Parts: sequence; structure tokens; C-alpha cells
Amino acid sequence: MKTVFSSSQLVHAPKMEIADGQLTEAVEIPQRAEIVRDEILRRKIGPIWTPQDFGRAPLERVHTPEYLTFMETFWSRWTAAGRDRDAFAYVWPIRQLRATPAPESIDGLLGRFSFDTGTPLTANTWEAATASANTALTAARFLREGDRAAFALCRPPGHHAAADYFGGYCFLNNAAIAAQWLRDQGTARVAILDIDYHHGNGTQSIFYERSDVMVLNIHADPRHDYPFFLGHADETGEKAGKGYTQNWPLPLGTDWSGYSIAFEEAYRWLGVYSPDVLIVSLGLDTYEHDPISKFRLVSDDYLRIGARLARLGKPTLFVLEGGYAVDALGINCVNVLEGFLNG
Ligand code: Q9C
Ligand code: ZN
Repeated sequence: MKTVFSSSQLVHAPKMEIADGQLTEAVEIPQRAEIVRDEILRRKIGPIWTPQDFGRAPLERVHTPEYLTFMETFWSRWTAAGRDRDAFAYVWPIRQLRATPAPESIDGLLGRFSFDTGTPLTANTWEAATASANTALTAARFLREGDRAAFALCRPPGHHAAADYFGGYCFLNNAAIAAQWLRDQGTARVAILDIDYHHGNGTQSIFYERSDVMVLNIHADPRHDYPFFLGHADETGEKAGKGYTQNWPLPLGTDWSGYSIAFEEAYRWLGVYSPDVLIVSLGLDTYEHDPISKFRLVSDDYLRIGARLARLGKPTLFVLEGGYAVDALGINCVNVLEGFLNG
């Protein structure tokens, strides 16, 4: 299986996030990608390719032009305003406040285009985020060219980013951009199975009214964990998309015995939908020792997930999302890929 990765993805290196009433150490750090890359090589999963540059067009198929221009020009505007630290919003347009007309101040714009305090913008965020999206696109191209599976070693991750906001350590929605590109290339039906611990609010929002991209999410119950405001079981799509979104919110503390039941249900939905391509939003933060999450999967469970996905028999694109137990991240991620290859 080919992996796609670029060292440009390492240049986004946030130092801190705001949580628990304080600045805390950032957990979505460059070492995450390096440890996965090293394990891919150590276990000889296949060659690592550098992404091609697909330009702005495939990004605009998912994100709004206003959002992309904001992201692209942010750091020069931030420094022009006399700032040099990693940037956080401090006000958001919730409920009765108006998101439009867009503010002209950089601080207003930060709130307009974001939803949390975990996700600072840095000098190099745009370079890393576009490299990460190009990694997903290049891996998707390998599938179009006939490969059975490919691994997009994306970082920063993508599934919390929606059409016009960032958050959850995500800026561009890599899986959604790949899914839309595949549709535009003639792939009729795409399914996204999101197995990150956190609900993939961005991916769900992007495809919520569509039947050509099914979105299935298995995640921590949003009544108890991030992102809190999306991912309940009664969210099943709207309009043409009615029934093409499904959610399996699970209790904190879920281990394989509970997880596998939801996984098998999602698997049955995939079998019925029978997509031409399956995209797996591959978060490894369901791991028992993840520092910010509360499921209890063990490393061997990831071999089982990979093997089960192989049995679906569909061209499969793995897109890396979260996973913050850095020491085990390489092993857990490559377990899914190796389980798939042996399955
Ligand atoms: N103190 C992804 O896994 N903040 N994003 C948690 C914990 C947000 C996770 C705060 C977690 C976002 C891609
Ligand atoms: Zn996550």
C-alpha cells in the first residue's frame, strides 16, 4: 500500500492551546506524523510518495472562497496588526449575533471562521494544511489509477473543519476534499467512515444534504465530550441526504466489546450502500492511553478494524485524523493498515 506524506506538513507546530482554564501544551504536534512515517518504513507497509500540488480548485469545491482567502492571508494580516504569537479568537458569532456581514478586523474574522480555543493559527499553518490536503488528494488519485488502497498520512487533521470554519486542530477537511475530488473525477458513490474518537462535525456538515457521499461516525457521545454540539444519534441527514448520515455516539469508557457492536452496525450500512470508494477517517484517539480521550481500545483492536475493512472489498483510502498517545500512534495506525493488507 502506498503512503503519501510531505515534510511540509511538519511546519505547523502550535505550542499551546487554551483548555481547563489555562494555556496547556499542544497535543497535535509534528512528532505525530514523524512517528507514523517511521513505523510505515520499519514495518515495510510500502513506499512513501510526496504529494503533488492540486492547487486551489479542489479546496474550493469544499470550502468557501472567503474562508480560504482568510486562511491564506491570515499571518500577514496578523503580523501587520503588530502580533507575533500564535493566534486565538476571543469572540464568536453564536446564536443572535450575526456572522455576516463579515468583520473587517482580524480579531472579528478569527471568531467568524473558527469554533474553539484548541486550534491556534501559526505562521506556517496554511503551508502545512495545504500540504496535508494535497496528501489526501494524491492518495485519492492512486485509487483512481487502480490501487486497491492508499494511506494519506495527513497532518494537520481535517474532520472538524467545515466549509467555512476551523477548529479541533483541523483547517482543511482532507477527507471531504478527497471525497469531492473523487466525485468530480467520476466516482459515483463515496462513503466516509469516521472512526476518530471525536465526532467529525465538519465532514458531516459538508455532506449533510447529499446522498452521493454517505457519512458514518462512531465517536464519544457529544453530551460528554468534544465537539459537544454535533454528533447525536438523531442526526441522519436532510433533504436528498436524508438517511445518508448515521451516528453512533458511545459512552465514555467504551472498550472493544461495546465498540465492535457499533462498528458492525456501521459496517452493515457500508455493505448496503456499496460505495465505489470507501474513505476511512482514521483517528487513533480511541486508544486506551490517549491523553485527551476516554475510550479503551487496545493496540490489537486496530488489527481487527483493518482486517474487517478489507473484507468489505472496496477501494479504500485511509486518511489520518487524530491520535495523541504519540509513543503508540505509529503502532496503532500501522496496525490498521497491516490488518487491512492481511485481511
Ligand atoms: N483538554 C482531533 O482528534 N480539544 N481533534 C480537547 C482537551 C479538542 C481533537 C481538549 C479535541 C480535538 C482531530
Ligand atoms: Zn479526535
